[in-house]
Amino acid sequence: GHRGCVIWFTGLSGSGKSTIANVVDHMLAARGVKSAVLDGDNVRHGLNAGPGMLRESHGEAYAERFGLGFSAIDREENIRRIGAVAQLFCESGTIALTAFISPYRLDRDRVRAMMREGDFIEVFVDTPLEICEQRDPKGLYKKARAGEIKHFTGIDDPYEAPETPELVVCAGERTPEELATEVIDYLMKREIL
Ligand code: GGZ
Repeated sequence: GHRGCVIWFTGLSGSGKSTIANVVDHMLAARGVKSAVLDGDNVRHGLNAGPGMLRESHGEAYAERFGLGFSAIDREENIRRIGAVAQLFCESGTIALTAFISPYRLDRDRVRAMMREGDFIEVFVDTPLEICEQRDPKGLYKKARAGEIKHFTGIDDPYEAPETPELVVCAGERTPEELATEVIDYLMKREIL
């Protein structure tokens, strides 16, 4: 048997959070464990659709009022909402895997404080900025360097690394499968699996 929990991946854009979360999700499914991935593709573009995303269908005012962007306060609200959703998954007995930059220590600690002791597992995906920038899968670092995107995490916006995460994975050096296995091993050690 197993219980629900939240595995909270944090790290820079391009660090590998979503990739690792999705591999862990598949490994859990193979063991018959219920899990769910929350990431930018379903939350930023869904629940918290950012300014612009609903502009065409709903108009400017709607996007401005309800969409979340990347200011400190918008990131805080993004993380708060994701934390609340992850907690619901956790309480339903599902392992929630969240993959957001979540750059502010205080915002992550607030989510931790909402949860039952031991249910929040913070995983720092510690990939050096240089490697994230080399990967640059969406060309966003290039745009940030050119000043076309402002407040980009790691370039002209802060990233506060966790001080005492449950787990640190060094995604510059290993394959997503190896890193996902480290997460699974941790869950077994903690007797969550
Ligand atoms: C950081 C940004 C920004 C800025 C757009 N700063 O590589 P991606 O594209 O898919 O991951 C990044 C994603 C970050 O959204 P999060 O919800 O994870 O951020 S936070 O936890 O801080 O709320 C990147 C894209 O959105 N993106 N503008 N200015 N990342």
